Amino acid sequence: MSATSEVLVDVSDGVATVTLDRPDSLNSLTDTSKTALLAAVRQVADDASIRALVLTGAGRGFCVGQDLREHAEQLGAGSKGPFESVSRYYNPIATTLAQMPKPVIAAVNGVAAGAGLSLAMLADFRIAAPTAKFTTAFAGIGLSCDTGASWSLQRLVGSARARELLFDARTIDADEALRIGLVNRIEDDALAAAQSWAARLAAGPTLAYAAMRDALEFASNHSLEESLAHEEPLMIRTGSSDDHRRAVDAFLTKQPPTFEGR
Ligand code: T3D
Repeated sequence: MSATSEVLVDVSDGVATVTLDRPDSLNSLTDTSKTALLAAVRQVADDASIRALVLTGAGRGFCVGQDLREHAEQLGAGSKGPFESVSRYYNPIATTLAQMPKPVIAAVNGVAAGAGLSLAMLADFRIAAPTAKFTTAFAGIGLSCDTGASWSLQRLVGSARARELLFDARTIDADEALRIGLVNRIEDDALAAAQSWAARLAAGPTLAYAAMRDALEFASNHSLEESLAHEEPLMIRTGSSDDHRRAVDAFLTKQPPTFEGR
């Protein structure tokens, strides 16, 4: 797997760990790191031997979103960079993560802010360190929101809380994040817990997981009748898989199932 000095990629037992690696600025995102992150998540999505992804940050931060030093330099120079950043980097990173055909877990080892929080919210699951903190941050610098925060935040915490967290941009701690449903669990070693969960999922029916995510997202804004119609082809697709056939045989012969993602 490719890795750059700003984004590390490690693959072990079918689990890719992608680490944002600019710890001095809490893993803020520069053009270089956004380019590397986009390449890394695309590679993980396309590599069938990788069956789960863990996203984390080096040092005491997870990711604080846009690097505001580079941003200020670009604004000062009259560059188009800040205005093209959403379409060039943030949107393709968001869609690749949200449509990843395998489970994604964010190990939120420290502060997550702005687009960094948005990245964590696009994962299927979030495990927070006890010291992690969370802020949408956008309002603090007079921006709206990006990287799917408008879509993901209200799905996780509900419309009223999403609006409050966006407008107020206050920082919440891991306990509050757990209480409002922003994270799934708090673990002393968030990365180890995420990798262990990801390894379990990587050995599971990844085709079915991707179809479940698709079905849940569709059903969140469609009627029961529309959702039933959407479930049907997904059931046909997963029901036609080798994974399904072998798992049924395993059940009937009282063996543990094995899944290969096809
Ligand atoms: O181009 C476009 O399209 C725009 C796209 C925007 C997407 C976005 O993500 S907008 C949101 C950008 N992020 C922020 O506004 C967050 C700014 N950071 C903070 O508010 C605070 O740092 C935190 C609440 C996140 C953490 O506070 P704390 O007290 O734990 O840490 P700190 O001391 O503030 O930060 C530690 C260092 O990281 C510090 O550097 P220094 O002074 O020790 O050299 C700080 O400047 C640096 N840092 C933190 N956030 C950023 C950053 N450096 C560059 N960019 C940052 N976003």
